[in-house]
Amino acid sequence: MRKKPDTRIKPSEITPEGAFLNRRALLKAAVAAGLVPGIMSASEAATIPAGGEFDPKPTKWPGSVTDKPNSLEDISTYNNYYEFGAAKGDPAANAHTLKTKPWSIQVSGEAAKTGTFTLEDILAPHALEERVYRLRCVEAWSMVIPWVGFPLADLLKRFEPTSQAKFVQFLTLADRNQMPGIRYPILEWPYREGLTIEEATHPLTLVVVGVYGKVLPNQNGAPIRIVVPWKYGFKSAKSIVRIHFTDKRPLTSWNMSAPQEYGFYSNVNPKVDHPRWSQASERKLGGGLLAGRAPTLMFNGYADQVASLYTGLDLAKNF
Ligand SMILES: Nc1nc2c(c(=O)[nH]1)N[C@H]1C(S)=C(S)[C@@H](COP(=O)(O)O)O[C@H]1N2
Ligand SMILES: [Mo]
Repeated sequence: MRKKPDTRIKPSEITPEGAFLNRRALLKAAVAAGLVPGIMSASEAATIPAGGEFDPKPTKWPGSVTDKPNSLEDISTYNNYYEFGAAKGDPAANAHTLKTKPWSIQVSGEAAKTGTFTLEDILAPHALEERVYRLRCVEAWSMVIPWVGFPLADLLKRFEPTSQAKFVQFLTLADRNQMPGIRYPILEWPYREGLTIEEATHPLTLVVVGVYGKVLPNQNGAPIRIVVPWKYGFKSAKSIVRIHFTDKRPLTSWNMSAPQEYGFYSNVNPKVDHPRWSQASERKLGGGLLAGRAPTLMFNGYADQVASLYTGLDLAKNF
């Protein structure tokens, strides 16, 4: 049996318990912290609901893909979350030890407003949407997922990034006591990822807190993760604890472990193969975990929206 999760909390992580239940108190605190414009109405305040279901229901985003979403069962039992083990079923089996409350995010680097913010302060001013996106793993399988979240751009601008903020790095939780996979040096811990500021603030890039109208299962990156739909799945960091604005291209865990296989950009691209397998097609998971193969689309089908971010860039070199 595993050891009990570490229950020690840093003073910076302490949030009054009532804040989870009382949106007005939560908003007052967020306004005091200078994070919320005073005009916010309580109904717009996003919170992680104690009961697990978002209420009111997140509004449906009109730009969602029309493909049939995978079942919650598929989405929450076939995962990559190496902190909980390297096999696809490991995160579902092990992630119950992840302690998602209280949670806070450190904001650092090239921004006017840095410091440690509680998850409640992070979420308070945002209205949640449901967006159905394709997810394409670098391992050449894909799913369709109805995420609950809001644009990352709306969060980042609250920290007032400086003109030197050319990139954003995301660092995720790395706690041996909660995460059995951390003892294996498969990757550089904490798991870290990065985006250019243009990618991070693109309207498709999301902060995600739920799936299928419910709070994120731990194995999907609770309580808060990033989703970048035109990039291979590993760019979408789970359970983030730090956002760092920087003028230099940040280190990313997969690139550190195998730079010839995983580049910084990692845009879904059927024309650039992984050195060990083709990226021209993908295995669509679903119902029994095998719904057939499909050709992989440039930028995972989001080319119209994102191709302009890369004009003039040689995508074979900048893979
Ligand atoms: N912290 C962390 N984030 C992570 C990973 C991980 O191992 N650790 N795996 C990535 C990979 S490879 C993929 S495909 C997606 C999977 O997201 P899902 O399990 O919610 O479908 O999460 C990404 N984010
Ligand atoms: Mo992945």
